[in-house]
Amino acid sequence: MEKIIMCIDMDAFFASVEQKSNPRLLGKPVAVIGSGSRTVITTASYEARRFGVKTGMTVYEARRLCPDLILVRGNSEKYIDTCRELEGIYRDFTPHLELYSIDEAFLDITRTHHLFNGPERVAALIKGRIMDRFGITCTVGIGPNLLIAKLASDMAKPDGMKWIKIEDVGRLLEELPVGELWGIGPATEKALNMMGIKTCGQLGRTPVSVLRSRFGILGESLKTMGMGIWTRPLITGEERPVSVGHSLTLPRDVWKREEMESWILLLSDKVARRARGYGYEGRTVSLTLRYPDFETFTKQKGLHTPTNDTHQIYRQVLSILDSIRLRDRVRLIGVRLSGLTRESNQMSLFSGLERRKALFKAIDTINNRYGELSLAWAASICKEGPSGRPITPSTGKELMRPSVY
Ligand code: TTP
Ligand code: MG
Repeated sequence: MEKIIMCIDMDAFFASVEQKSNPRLLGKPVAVIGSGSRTVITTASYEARRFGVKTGMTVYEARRLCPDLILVRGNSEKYIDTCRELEGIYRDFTPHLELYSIDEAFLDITRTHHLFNGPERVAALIKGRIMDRFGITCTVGIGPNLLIAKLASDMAKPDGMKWIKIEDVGRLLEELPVGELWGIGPATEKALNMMGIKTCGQLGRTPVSVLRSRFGILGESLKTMGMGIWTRPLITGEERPVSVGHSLTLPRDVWKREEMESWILLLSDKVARRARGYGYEGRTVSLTLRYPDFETFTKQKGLHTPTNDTHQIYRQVLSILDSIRLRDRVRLIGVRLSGLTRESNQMSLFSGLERRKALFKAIDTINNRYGELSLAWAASICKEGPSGRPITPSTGKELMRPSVY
C-alpha cells in the first residue's frame, strides 16, 4: 500500500509566535535572536526575509539589509509549550507521528486519512486548528515518504499545501537541483556539482559505485534520494528516543583546545543527563563542529559498551576531536549520543561504577529540582567569557540555544 506521509512545518516559527503575542509586531520585519551575548538571527519573519534577512546572519548584517528590523529576544519556553500543544492537535489525526524538530512533524496518515475525507482535507483541518488556536500559519507537504513530503512543504512555503503523488515524483526530480533536497547541504551539493551532478535526476542515474567512492556509505543514500526514495520509517513515540543531542553556538569562535574542552564537557553532561533521565544508554557518540563559514560536519565513534556516564561520553568526544585536523576556529559544537538502549539494571562487576551511577543520580536530582547547572563540573566552567569576564554556570545556561539539528 502506498504510504501517505505528511510534513507539517511552521512558517517562521519563533517569529510568528512573537508576532502573535505582540500585535505591534504583526506585518513588520521581525527577527528573533538568541539570548547569548552574541546576537545571531535565529529566524526572521517573512516580512524581514523579503529584505534578505536569513537565519544565521549577525544582527549587524541583517540591519544593513533591513534598517527597520525589529529584534526580539527568543523565549524557548514559549515555543516548547506551543510545540507540545501542536502534538495534541496532530494526535487527533493519527497516532503515527514523529516530532522531528521544534517546529516540524511528520504524520503517517496512510490508515487514517479516509476518516477525514482524504489527505488534503486532513491538511486543511490541521491548518485551521493551528490558526484557531495560535493564530499562526504552517505549511503542509504530502508525499509517499518523508523526503518527498518535506520537499513538498519546502516548495509550498509559506502558508501552503502541496501533495506530490508517487506518479509525479520522477518528473519533478528530473530538473530539481540537488541542493533543494532535504539532507543535501551546501558542502555535498558543491561536491556533487564538481562531479557534474546538478539535478536529482542525474544523481539518481549515477552508478552507486561512483558515489560510493566519493562519499563512502553515504553514496548509497544519495543515489536513492536522487530517485526520490527514502526508506527510513517514522520514529514514533514507542521507539523514541533514538538519540539525544545538544548543540551550542559559542559566544565567540574558539580555537584554544582548553576552551573547547570546557564546552564539550558541558554538552556531554547535558546529553548524558538527558539519557539518564530517559533511562537510556547509548553506544555511539558523535561530535558536530561548525566553522565560522558555516561548514558543518559530524564524526562519530562507537563505544564497547553503552553508557550514559558524562565523563565516558566526554572522553569519547575528545578522542574524536583528536582525530580531526581543525582548519579554522569553531563556531558551534554539538554532542550526540545515539544507538540508545534501555539502561541495564544488572549489577555491575565494578563497584566503582555503581558509585558513579549513584553520584550521577544525586547530581541529576539536585539539578532537576534547583534548575539546570546548579551543580556543574568545575572543568565545564569556562575560564573567561566573550568579554574576558568569567562565565559562571548560570550565564553558561543563558548561552544555550535550542538544538534543532
Ligand atoms: P525552521 O523550520 O528552519 O525555520 P522557520 O520555521 O523559522 O521558517 P520556515 O520554516 O518558514 O522557513 O526552524 C524552526 C525554528 O527553529 C525557527 O523558527 C528558529 C529555530 N531555529 C534555531 O533555533 N536554530 C537554527 O539553527 C535554526 C535553523 C532554527
Ligand atoms: Mg519552520
